Amino acid sequence: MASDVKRHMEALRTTLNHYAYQYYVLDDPEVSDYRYDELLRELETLEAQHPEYITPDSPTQRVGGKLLEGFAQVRHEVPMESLQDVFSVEELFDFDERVRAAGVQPVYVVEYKIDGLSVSLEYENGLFVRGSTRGDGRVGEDITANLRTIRAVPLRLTRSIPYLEVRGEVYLPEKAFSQLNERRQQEGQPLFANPRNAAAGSLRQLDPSVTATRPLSIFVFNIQRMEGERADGHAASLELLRELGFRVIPDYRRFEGMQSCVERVAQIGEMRGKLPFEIDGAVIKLDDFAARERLGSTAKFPRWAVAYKYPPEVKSTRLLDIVVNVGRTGVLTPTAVLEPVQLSGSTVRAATVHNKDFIAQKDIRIGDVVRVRKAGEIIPEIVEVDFSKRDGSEREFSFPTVCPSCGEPVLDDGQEAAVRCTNPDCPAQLVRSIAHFCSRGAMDIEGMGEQSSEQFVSAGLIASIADLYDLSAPQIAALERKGEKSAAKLVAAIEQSKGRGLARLLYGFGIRHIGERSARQLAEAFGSMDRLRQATFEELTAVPDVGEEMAQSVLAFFSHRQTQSQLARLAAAGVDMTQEQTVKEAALLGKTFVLTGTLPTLTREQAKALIEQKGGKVTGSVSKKTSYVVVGEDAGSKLVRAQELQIPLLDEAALMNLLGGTQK
Ligand code: 0OX
Repeated sequence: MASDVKRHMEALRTTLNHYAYQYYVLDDPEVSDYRYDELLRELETLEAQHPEYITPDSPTQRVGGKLLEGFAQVRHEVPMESLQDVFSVEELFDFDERVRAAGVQPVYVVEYKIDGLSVSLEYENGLFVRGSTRGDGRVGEDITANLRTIRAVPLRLTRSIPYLEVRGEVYLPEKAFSQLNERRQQEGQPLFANPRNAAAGSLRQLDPSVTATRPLSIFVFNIQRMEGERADGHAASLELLRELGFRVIPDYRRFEGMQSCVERVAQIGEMRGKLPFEIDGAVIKLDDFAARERLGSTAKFPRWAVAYKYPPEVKSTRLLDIVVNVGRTGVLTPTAVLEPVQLSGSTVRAATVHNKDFIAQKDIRIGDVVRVRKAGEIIPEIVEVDFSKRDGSEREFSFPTVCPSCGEPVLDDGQEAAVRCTNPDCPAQLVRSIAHFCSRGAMDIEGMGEQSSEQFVSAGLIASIADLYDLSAPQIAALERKGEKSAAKLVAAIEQSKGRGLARLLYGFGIRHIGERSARQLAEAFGSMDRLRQATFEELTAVPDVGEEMAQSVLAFFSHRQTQSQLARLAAAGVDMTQEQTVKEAALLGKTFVLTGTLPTLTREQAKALIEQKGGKVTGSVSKKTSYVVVGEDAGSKLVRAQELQIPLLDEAALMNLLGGTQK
């Protein structure tokens, strides 16, 4: 009977959702993955036979197969405010004083400040109907399909209440973050600098199935709006949220005085790095909602809460060695090898020591005890040497005078800090050049990251970029870890790359000073490799954004004999060397932008790319000529300067508007 099937499907859904809740919200699995998958498959089969019984809270509805065209805007009825940052205990007591001055006898809640991306989740009659990014706090982007893929986001609440909007932080657990970066490194893709960027990048995917591959999770910490129930304080509302099935921010504590809060903040500081998620501070909030109302908000922040930001963690460890690698442009880059040390949640084994001058200025010697910290970059840096630990056994580091890869003498002109290998046949440069040529922004040949390039170069299959196009599937399959399937895939990817066009080809060559943008400008200005090759210095510098140094570099590139034979071979292989010279979408042509602060969803690179796609230019400093300043969270002096010069300001939403839509 049909109603039996319907009831059985309902039971399956309930059971599966319960198991998923145990696993993803409580971190306490009740059954094996195998059992879960078995039941899921049963439900899938029944849903295929009876699509009329599929409900929106079915676990099968988490991965929407449809590609999104863009993100629609969502207005936040209750603004998603940001927190005022404080950096000292003194400022915490100042905050406490302001609270008391307003006549409030405070009870505070102290909780972690999760380093992720703030989102809003909306429920109607207990069903998840919409999720959005914070955006500028008033208008965000609709990312419902992507949020549905997060297993810890309940699709149905434990009881049906008429309306509920909650706020939480989507994050990537520490382990998943390092695994994701490891994989990206192997694939030659750019690394995420922190879990926050990784979460943002994962949520701003137009293809929800990509989001589904990232093991994102969420902690919920605020009721934005609610109809049908009430809570009078923060701690009580967190308990209510827990009852409703949310994964609530863990380990929050209630205190009556600021002194206890300060102790808790210090305690959390100690725990930082040992938690399975990254935090970038602690939040201190008034518990009582009536008291919150009394304090109200400024234009930007609530007056009833602050975020204490911890200084970057600094650890001491021993410097075991300094190794020198050769980059794509031949620059010798020294890296410090460290005795492994836990720092901001990950094991650190290496640190940048930048260049020869840095090592000399800081008087860094092998065997020294050094202090390291993460400064928002992926690789930590050495802050200073702990001279008190010197015992004379340390060894001064002499920068190599020959290339560590090819053994040819290096060029150290004493002018710039960089020391380079100028041998065009240097294998280390070759490996990196090939990987760069195959990278996403260039010819986009998947599966040809640095590891594979290295493998091909050392197997003698590739000695120049053009050799890529002579590779055959059997040659590739004969290599270790390759196999026939991946060989066929690679051959297909190489074939596909032939049609990428002149701009990406030029960028892929890695000509000194020619980045993605200038490569595109050149390609569009000249239209073909042949015309570009014949261009004079004057013609080159006439192209927007192409300066004298770049022009010299392009001329030098074409003057090499290897370049000529390389180009002839690429042309013979059928690589497209032309570019349409159409006037591109130039809505922003002639407009100059400056980016400052952290945008809610876009990374700097994404914002820059979007602006440039429309012909705009992004520069680093604000001047009278700046058309717009795009302002994100924690904007600094550039914002002040923009206000002085009365340059129009844009937040991310306004920028997206200007760009005319919300495409990626
Ligand atoms: C976090 C976090 C962020 C609620 C009202 C103002 C800020 N990143 O973990 N925001 C808030 O609070 C909102 N709490 C948090 N724990």
